[in-house]
Amino acid sequence: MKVRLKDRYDSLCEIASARGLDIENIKEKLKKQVIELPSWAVGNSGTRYGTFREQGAARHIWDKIDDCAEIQRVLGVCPVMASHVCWDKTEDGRYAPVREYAQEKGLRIGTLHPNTFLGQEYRFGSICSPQPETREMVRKHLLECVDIAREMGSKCIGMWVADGTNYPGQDSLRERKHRLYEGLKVLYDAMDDDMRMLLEYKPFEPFFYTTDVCDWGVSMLNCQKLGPRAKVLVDLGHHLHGVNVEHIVSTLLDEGMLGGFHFNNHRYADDDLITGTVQPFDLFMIYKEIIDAELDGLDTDITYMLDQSHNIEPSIEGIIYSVMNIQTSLAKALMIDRKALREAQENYDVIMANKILMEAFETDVEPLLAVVREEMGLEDVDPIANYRRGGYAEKIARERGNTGINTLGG
Ligand code: PSV
Ligand code: MN
Repeated sequence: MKVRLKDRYDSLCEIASARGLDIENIKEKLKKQVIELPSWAVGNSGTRYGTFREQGAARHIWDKIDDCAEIQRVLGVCPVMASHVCWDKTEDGRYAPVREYAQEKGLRIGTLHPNTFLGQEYRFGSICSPQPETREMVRKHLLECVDIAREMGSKCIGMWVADGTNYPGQDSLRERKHRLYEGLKVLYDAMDDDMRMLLEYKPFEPFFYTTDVCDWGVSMLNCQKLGPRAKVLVDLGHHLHGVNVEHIVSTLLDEGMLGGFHFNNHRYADDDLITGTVQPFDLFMIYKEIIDAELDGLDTDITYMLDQSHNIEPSIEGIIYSVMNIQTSLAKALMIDRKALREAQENYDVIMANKILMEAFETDVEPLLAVVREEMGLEDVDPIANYRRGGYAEKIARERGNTGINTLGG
């Protein structure tokens, strides 16, 4: 470790002890957090206006596993790859080999995402569609997804219902609500006892008048009706601008209904930009709520995932950087002097309460993360430098050229 970093780590330890915090405990928490990597983020992707192809982009699920293994090599907290069924199809329709290949590379398969939005059949939606034949087709797909999850060794299904209407009067809204629940129930009932479902919400797109799962309330309502293995998934990009996401997170935590995250940044109103680049404070506050809930003994069995696609930056670096930003937010949230904060709140001391939070947010945690990475046995405390030095980008560019598959976008 460089001397400068070491000095900074020593002063961070002093700050921690002045705040009554146990630095070893903080390090343990940073080592333990697992972030699932989205298989779809290492393929080519874009916006509805087009795709900038990337040299070395993944061509198939096997390349994606290789790329995630490389990301895990430099980060150490990402031993899981989340998968999107329609973009991760195998040549022969067998998925046990995916599980085996991932294992060989030190990974396992995490949340499996059914695809009920890419196809001509979905013109009026999927499980909420007024067309019975579409609903039947989706039901079959969901059952198939449970089989694929079993084969891949995944214990979690991530549902995004991309359904809605574009025009007032187009369909009966209450009937759609019923179809939604019936469709989700087919999936829920088919899952094994040790599997769980995460239900994502999104205020608009691809439909713009109504969206069947438009917010956390609709998601939570359905999950509560389904049963204890269904929980809400919060995708950071799926909120209207100005919405206080940490407030939603705290409500879901308090109700025992928060199941997972799709991390990204919300400028795009979707999932395409690097986590923590625009609103690091929001991310910090989300982690504050999670840590508070954990300290209060609430259920914090949360699946953390990235849901991004990288359009102008190199994908693998964009992913590595996102995970680093997430770790920074968690580290800062762990540095809050909670005792002092509680006292300030009890004294109605608004200024001091806010100041305590800001002091934690402004804490220099880079040396802490460096020590954590060193203790985890990573080759370099700077994951981006480690990746760049390793020559993986050049290797895949040489081997794959720009023949990578398209996922999102045209
Ligand atoms: C939809 O915008 C979404 O956030 C869902 O999670 C999808 O599964 C994913 O993006 C597709 O990239
Ligand atoms: Mn998402």
